[in-house]
Amino acid sequence: MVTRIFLTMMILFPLASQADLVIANAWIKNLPPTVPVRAAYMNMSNTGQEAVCIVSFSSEKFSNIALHETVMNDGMMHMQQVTDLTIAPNQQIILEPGGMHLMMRANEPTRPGESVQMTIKLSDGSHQSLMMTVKK
Ligand SMILES: [Cu+2]
Repeated sequence: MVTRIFLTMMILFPLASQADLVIANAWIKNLPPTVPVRAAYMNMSNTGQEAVCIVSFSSEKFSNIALHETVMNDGMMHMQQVTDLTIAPNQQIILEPGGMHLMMRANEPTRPGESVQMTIKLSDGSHQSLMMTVKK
């Protein structure tokens, strides 16, 4: 009986595709409660043999989560949304201050030291959960 339940779980929640996307060093830059948005940074690696495509990011604490890149236009820094988030096999994408980042609307204030859960939805229908630390 236990074996049957386990096998059913394996079919409903395939593990292979989730393991291919490895997230490290995920953190959120804290800002005062008066600021409505936060930026999040992390390293995303595809350790698998096939491309991984991220469909969306979600979190109870944040809404309107979008991936932004920072570009220079006529000597001015601009942010623009990245809509295609496909990570090739063996490719690493680094989100860091001054570069790519997640832009998120804060549903409630953040505080340094706090851990926030985020869910990543992939194009194969699987979900991956990660924890982000709020830093000063
Ligand atoms: Cu931004």
